[in-house]
This record gives sequence, structure tokens and C-alpha cells, in this order.
Amino acid sequence: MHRIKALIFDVDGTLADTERDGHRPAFNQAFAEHGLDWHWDEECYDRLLAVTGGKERIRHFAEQVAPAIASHADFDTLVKRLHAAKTTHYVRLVEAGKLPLRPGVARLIAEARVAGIRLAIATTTTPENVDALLRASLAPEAPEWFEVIGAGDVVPAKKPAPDIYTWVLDRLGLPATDCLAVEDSANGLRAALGAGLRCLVTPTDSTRSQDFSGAWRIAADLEQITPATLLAG
Ligand code: XBP
Ligand code: MG
Repeated sequence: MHRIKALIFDVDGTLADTERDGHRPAFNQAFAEHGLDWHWDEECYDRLLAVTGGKERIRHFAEQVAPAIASHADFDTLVKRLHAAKTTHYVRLVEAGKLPLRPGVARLIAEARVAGIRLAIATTTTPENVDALLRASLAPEAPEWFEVIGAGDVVPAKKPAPDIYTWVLDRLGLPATDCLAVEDSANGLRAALGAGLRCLVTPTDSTRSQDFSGAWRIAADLEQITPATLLAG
């Protein structure tokens, strides 16, 4: 295994288990305050996670459940308003400390920094969400620890497309063989593999049943992962 020069972290489900108890209630709050009787329970939301990107997820749901709304001329404006409101609610939850990092994440990041392993982020989520999570759950200056933060709409195609990982690799100036992706979902794994990256998968309750064929390793979480185990290949 090539010596790892950089770790590229996914965010939602990987750094913190943010989906069921963070993004999901934020979406529901946004729907309610816009007078929509849409309520995503955990089972519904786990299914909707097959569609990455909050705006894309809202569109997909409306096309399935409320085609009259989805076909309205102002639907795109409504999606943007709903998503902006949702992001506000989500950031408030993060800043209130409701979404702690998963086991081993803070330690691995600290040890990687000491070992001189470069850090980056490749996520589908909105940049404000990343900044809030890093500052609230890791350290106020944590965003500066990541040389490259690829998030949200910076690329045309979201995961499972490889675009966000390719975007990050280009800015790191490293070949995929020198880097390792850390993910929680099949969409994320496929995106990493599509960019030529090996991928360590740490599933969550929302993703545990998904297909992780091609993963470099699958671990319950990062608790047992150290730079030495990564370098050992
Ligand atoms: C997970 C996603 C995101 C979040 C919601 O991102 O697909 O869409 O569910 O965030 P990743 P937004 O696992 O790549 O971190 O509403 O901001 O998209
Ligand atoms: Mg994820």
C-alpha cells in the first residue's frame, strides 16, 4: 500500500452521525414552517438518503409524493427556500452541541496531524454545515486543519459521482494512490472508488445494510484506527 499522504473525510455519517437526529429534524422543521404536511420519519429518511444533496432529496420526495407541487412554476424557488430554512435549523442544532463526533474521529485527526498526514474533506453537504460541525464538535479553529474542503454545490454531480473526490484530489495535488477516503455509505464508497481511491467505511445505523463491495476495509467506527494501522496497509 502506498504510504498515505492524506486522509479525505466524508462528513455526514462519518465525522458525526448527523442524518437521523440532525438533518432529518431540520428538514421537518422547514417543511412545517412553510405549511407543508411533509414529515420524514427515520425509515422514510433512511430510504431518501439514497438521493444525496438536500435540495435534490426534497425534489425527489416532492416528485414522488406531491407531483402537483413539484410541477408548479415556482417549485425551484420553494426548494431553495426550504433548503435555506433547513440549513439554518441544522446549523442551530450543531452549534447547540447536539451532534458529537463519532468514536475515534477526534483522536485519529489529532494523530494524523502529528504524523504529518494531510487532511481534507469531500462531502455532499452544504459548506456552512461543515464549518459549524468542525467548529462546534472538533475545535473552533478546526476548519484550518483541513487543507481542502470540498462541499455541496462546488461540483455539478454529487455522490455517488466521483466529482467531489476528484475536485479535492486536484487541489491537494496528490494522486489517488497516496490518499485514503473515509466514508459511511455506499454512495460515498462508490464516489471514492470512482475517483480511484481506497476507502475505509464506518457504517451507521442508517447505512449498515448497504452494499460496501470494493471497500478497502469496513470498521464499526474509527476507535481502533490509528495512522500506524493505516500505514500498515
Ligand atoms: C450527506 C448528504 C447531504 C446531507 C444533507 O453528505 O447527502 O445531502 O444528507 O446535507 P455526505 P444538505 O455524507 O457526503 O457528507 O442538506 O446540506 O445537502
Ligand atoms: Mg456520508
